[in-house]
Amino acid sequence: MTEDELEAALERAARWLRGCERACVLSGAGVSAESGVPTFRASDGLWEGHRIEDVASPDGWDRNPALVWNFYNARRANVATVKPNPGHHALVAMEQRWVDRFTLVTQNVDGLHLEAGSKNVLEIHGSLRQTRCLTCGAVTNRGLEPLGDAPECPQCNGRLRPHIVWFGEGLDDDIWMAAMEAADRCDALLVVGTSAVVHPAASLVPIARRKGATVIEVNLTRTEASAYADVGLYGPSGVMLPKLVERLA
Ligand code: BV8
Ligand code: ZN
Repeated sequence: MTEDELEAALERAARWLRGCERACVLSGAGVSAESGVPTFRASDGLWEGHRIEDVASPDGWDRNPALVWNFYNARRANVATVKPNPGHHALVAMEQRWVDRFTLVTQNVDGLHLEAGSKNVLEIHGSLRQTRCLTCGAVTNRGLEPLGDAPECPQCNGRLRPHIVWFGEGLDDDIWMAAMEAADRCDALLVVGTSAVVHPAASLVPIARRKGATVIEVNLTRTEASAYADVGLYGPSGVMLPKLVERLA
């Protein structure tokens, strides 16, 4: 995008947002990239040297739970060293403008939106900071401390798994219903830092579009969501989002 094209796109996006009653954001790994969290797709399906089906699927867990825990402990250790970036903070500022008419739906499991201060966040793929007990079902926030390769439940000593939605697993019904409702009711949807390949998360874009919402995409490149976008802000979200929020004042 040339400077002029970017200015024009920012102004159009800001004009739409200024007039919108209810805003929704769908964020993906790209919003955390500038914090130093590796994105999912950039690794060409290899994540920290592992095949996705070996470390982020129920079959992988059944085959080798210790490998899965080592993978998630490595990602917890990475996230423990990073901080939210200006893109996360810009989304906090946006929420302060719309307050309870703002929903942030994130595919990310790094918890950086919450750490930045976003309040109404739906972590539809779970969280690196949480474990779930296979015996008593307790979901516990364990922060980012290392948990070893066979951690036990503090309540019942049962086996713990990461509280993460793996490929082939359904999303939490209540969280997914809330995400669909937010996309259905919003009159502006900001799609930030996602390749929009993973379902059902990506279906929030056509859901919002079908109800007439304005769709604004923030990404380095065009994606599966671009066809639905009224305007695209192509550049790093840590730069684009603050520029957009500046224009909302
Ligand atoms: C389900 C937790 C059934 C794990 C994750 C074929 C077609 C369609 C669907 C399928 C299919 N085959 C299989 C499926 C279903 C599958 C799916 O969608 N697969 C995809 C890969 C094709 N979906 C599932 O399995 C879902 N479950 O369907 O179950 C079911 C239903 C009911 C009941 C029972 C069973 C579960 C999906 C959830 C999987 N879990 N995360 C973990 O993180 O450890 S998804 C994983 O991908 C991450 O959460 C990640 O966030 C997410 C999506 O990726 P993105 O966030 O978009 O990240 P990506 O790297 O792809 O893109 C980054 C983007 O950022 C890029 O566009 C890049 O340009 C941009 N970017 C980079 N830097 C910046 C930037 N943008 C701005 N600024 C920057 N600086
Ligand atoms: Zn338990």
